[in-house]
Amino acid sequence: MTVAPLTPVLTRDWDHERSWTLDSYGDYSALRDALAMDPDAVIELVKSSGLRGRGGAGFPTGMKWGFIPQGPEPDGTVKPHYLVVNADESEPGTCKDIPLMMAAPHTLVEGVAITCHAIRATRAFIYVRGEVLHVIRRLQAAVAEAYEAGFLGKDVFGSGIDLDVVVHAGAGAYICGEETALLDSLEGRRGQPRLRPPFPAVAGLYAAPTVINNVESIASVPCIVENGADWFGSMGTEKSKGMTIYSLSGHVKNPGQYEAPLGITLRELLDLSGGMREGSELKFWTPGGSSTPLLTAAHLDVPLDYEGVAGAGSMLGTKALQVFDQTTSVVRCVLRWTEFYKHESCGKCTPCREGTWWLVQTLERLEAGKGVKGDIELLLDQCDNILGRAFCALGDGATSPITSAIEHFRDEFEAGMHTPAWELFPYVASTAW
Ligand code: L3W
Repeated sequence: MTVAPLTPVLTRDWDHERSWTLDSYGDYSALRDALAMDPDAVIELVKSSGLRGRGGAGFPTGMKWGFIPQGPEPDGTVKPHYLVVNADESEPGTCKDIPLMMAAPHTLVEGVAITCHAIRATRAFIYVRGEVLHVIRRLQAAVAEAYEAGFLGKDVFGSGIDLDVVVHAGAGAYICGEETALLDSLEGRRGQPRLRPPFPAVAGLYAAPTVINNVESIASVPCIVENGADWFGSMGTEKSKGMTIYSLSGHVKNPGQYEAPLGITLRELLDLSGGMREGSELKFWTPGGSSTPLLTAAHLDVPLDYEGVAGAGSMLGTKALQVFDQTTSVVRCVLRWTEFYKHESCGKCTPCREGTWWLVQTLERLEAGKGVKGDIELLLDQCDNILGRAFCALGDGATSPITSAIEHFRDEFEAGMHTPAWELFPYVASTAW
């Protein structure tokens, strides 16, 4: 079978010795080239490359940068601009940004510096999930090396431009990956989402115009400056351009990060990575973490790009492909994710705070084989009362695995009226849990 090739760009040097050091990385030549360009020209370059946000929503990156208002406010004041990198990777199954920051932190730091120039910001914050102390230390070391080499700080490359980068550790809350909750947390408050609009591009950090982008999005910028928009656009599909990192996990032979053009299929990725484990048959999978509706073996040939996955009724999300085989109880799996959402709900809005609690109660009954008539309808009704009614995407995300699991595996939920999941799936009960 012919399969699309892997395209290592961001991951190219990950197995080089001490790949995280400046000696191994290089001389920030993309930053030097970008600083010689007009900031608007850098924004145009990224716009024409077609780069879209790699954190889940797929929003066009160059367009987001273009939202930053230029010039003074109507009252004559000039506000600073900020860049904030969302490095709070916490979505279940999502594990691409942490390896990127560990193996190639300078790709991110150089991307940060180029983006600051483009949006006319002189200060950037990298907001890192609090639990990953090793990543925080590695980033701090990379930033220190970049200052030492003159790639950050005053008058970078003699351009007259000053750039400061702060690595900020969060405290380990999933909600702080939501961009406005992240801003509240960065400002020193409890992280809870803000009402949008205004979007951060207009009123973000300290109420100033702010660009917030995912780690992988910003790390993709240096290679676009280096190789051009056409090179980037030559990979991927018409509307989903470039290469990206897919994180393969679960019942596969070789879990890990696979960088490939957008539009590759799960079938191709499995072929490239060694396939399912011995004896495993694909039962269901997530295209982009637990907040994206489940897909099944019938979707193996869906192009893994924003449009293709949407066409199959799901979302590309973070491209975290969690693969489950026939030994997995879908009811138990969905219950585990829902417990996560219940625990991580910030409590600001009632549909999410109360709704996720009720979802867990209902799913626990079904997992234990103690479901009662009407429980499936009850679950769907609970989801309906959260979807579109919660303050941020956390609530909507909590409903996706449940509604899609009922759509594809209703019989397993019906079995939950009389048989515990651990009897239907004894292998999992005796090993994984
Ligand atoms: C200015 C406008 N800016 C939109 C900006 C907005 C944001 C970006 C995308 O959620 C999804 C979520 C998770 N003027 C604008 C504008 N923007 N209109 O564009 O906005 P949006 O609302 O489409 O998405 P979002 O709120 O950023 C992200 C899903 O990603 N997800 C992610 C999970 C978790 C992680 C992680 O752990 N790292 O990524 C997985 O599927 O469910 O749907 O910047 O400001 N008119």
